[in-house]
Amino acid sequence: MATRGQPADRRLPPGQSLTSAFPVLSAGPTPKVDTRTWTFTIKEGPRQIAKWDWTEFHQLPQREFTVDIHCVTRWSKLDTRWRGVAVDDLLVAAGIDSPRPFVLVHSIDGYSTNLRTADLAGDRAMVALHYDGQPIAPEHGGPVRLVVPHLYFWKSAKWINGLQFLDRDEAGFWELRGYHMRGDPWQEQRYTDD
Ligand SMILES: Nc1nc2c(c(=O)[nH]1)N[C@H]1C(S)=C(S)[C@@H](COP(=O)(O)O)O[C@H]1N2
Ligand SMILES: [Mo]
Repeated sequence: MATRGQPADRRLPPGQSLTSAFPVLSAGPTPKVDTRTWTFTIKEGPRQIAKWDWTEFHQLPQREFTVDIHCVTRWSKLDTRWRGVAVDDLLVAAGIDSPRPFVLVHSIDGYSTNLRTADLAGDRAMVALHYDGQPIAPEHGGPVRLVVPHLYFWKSAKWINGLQFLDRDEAGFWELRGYHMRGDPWQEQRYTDD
């Protein structure tokens, strides 16, 4: 596992190149998100377990992490700084102590992506509100996006409004279109059969 302080080339997964820019990759236009009506919902299957509005969501504990991100289009960016609510803390707040093993993340633009619950645990994923000390820019998923830095960046859904915990792994937007169900950049899990 690559960490901060290591030489940049050792932090670069196979087939990736470094960028200092922050490219925008969206399947469609940037949606307008109104924080006055925004809510964030946690479901187990079809059942709603918890729901927060914008004010309530900001009362949850926040953490910060500085992480490397890797896009399947072959760019990587080192030391990106995010602040938000760790998925671990969301589960505690929702009173879920043994979550179902898979998650489908839902976004306001209709995008979705699937993850293993284990990939969101252990302080490795957050529902981010800030990037580099500022509210996240709309094109980068503001006001609220998922950040799961150890998987390809398509798993870091922008404009999210809910997590749905499931018993089975259900493909999301890109996973239905030929991308890998897990997407580990260190194993080059780009396409379905990688
Ligand atoms: N809701 C939503 N989230 C999304 C996308 C999208 O189209 N819609 N694109 C994904 C892809 S393919 C990538 S690489 C990253 C890009 O994030 P960025 O635009 O902040 O670089 O967002 C991911 N999250
Ligand atoms: Mo991507």
